Amino acid sequence: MEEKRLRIAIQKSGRLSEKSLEIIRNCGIDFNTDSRVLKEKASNFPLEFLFVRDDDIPTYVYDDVADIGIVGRNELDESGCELDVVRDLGFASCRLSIAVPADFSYEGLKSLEGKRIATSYPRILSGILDRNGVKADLVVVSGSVEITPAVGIADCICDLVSTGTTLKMNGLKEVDQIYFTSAVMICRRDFAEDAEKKALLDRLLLRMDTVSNAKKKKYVLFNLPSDRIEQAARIVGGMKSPTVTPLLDRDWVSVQSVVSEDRFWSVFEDLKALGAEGILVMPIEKMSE
Ligand code: PRT
Ligand code: ZN
Repeated sequence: MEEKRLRIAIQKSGRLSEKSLEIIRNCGIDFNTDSRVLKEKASNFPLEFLFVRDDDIPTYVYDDVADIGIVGRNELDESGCELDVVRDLGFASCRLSIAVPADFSYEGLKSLEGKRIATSYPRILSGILDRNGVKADLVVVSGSVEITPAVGIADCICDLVSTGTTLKMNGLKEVDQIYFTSAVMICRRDFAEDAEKKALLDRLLLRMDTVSNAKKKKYVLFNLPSDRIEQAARIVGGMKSPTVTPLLDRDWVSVQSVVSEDRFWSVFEDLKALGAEGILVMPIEKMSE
């Protein structure tokens, strides 16, 4: 019998493609990316890729064409498919915003009452308008949303924004950020019923988590007068207590520890103030807690 494979749907070509593949590659999974044929198998992990348009990913997962997928949360929510988010991957983050021409006076969602709003995200937008008791006329377009006010088919727009350059170039002003999104990994709600597939996903997630944990930490190595170890241990914290190695000069020790990226500079400054010398900081490639 053929070995079971986990089928992952990935955007064929677009903002999510490269980073999605990089996450898989960083898990030590090898595959051929030259051809980008519709289907591709990894050579050293039971994983099969399905390269498709991002809009289709939630449906493919829902319909069991793929087991898991990587897609923007916006596409998941817009699809209306009831699926589980297994990981928020944090990349391709952007927001869905209301943007208006210069002569539109905006004072909150209420200002949209009775207006024509062009968007590619009618489900998400109408959900938000409904919850705020606003009735507007949605003009659904699949692309170039930002030109619709200038051509007279909408009064304002609701579109994805990251830097805001596109809006500015089209003479529009971002007035309200109403929804935030980033890339997520999704699976079917009943996915765990297939124990073999579930075990494959767990293996993949363990590798992904090991890599992403490592990215958030730094390996720190420094020399310290031996009578200050206790204070240093308090400063660095770490997975357990720091590793302390005696040096030839008995008055000094070498200390090794793992420090979170977000605390790194304050730890560094406190260690310097404590008298640490020769502080070495190294990236960590993989880490399991
Ligand atoms: O062909 P396919 O259907 O697969 O791709 P697509 O064209 O529908 O999607 P793609 O590749 O453009 O985007 C995929 C996902 O990336 C989106 O669903 C979002 O989750 C996410 N993302 C992140 C963005 C942006 N940032 C973004 N800036 N999607 C679109 N944009 C648009 C924005 O609307 C504007 O028109 O990019 C333009 C530039 O943005 P500014 O604000 O930087 O000027
Ligand atoms: Zn798309």
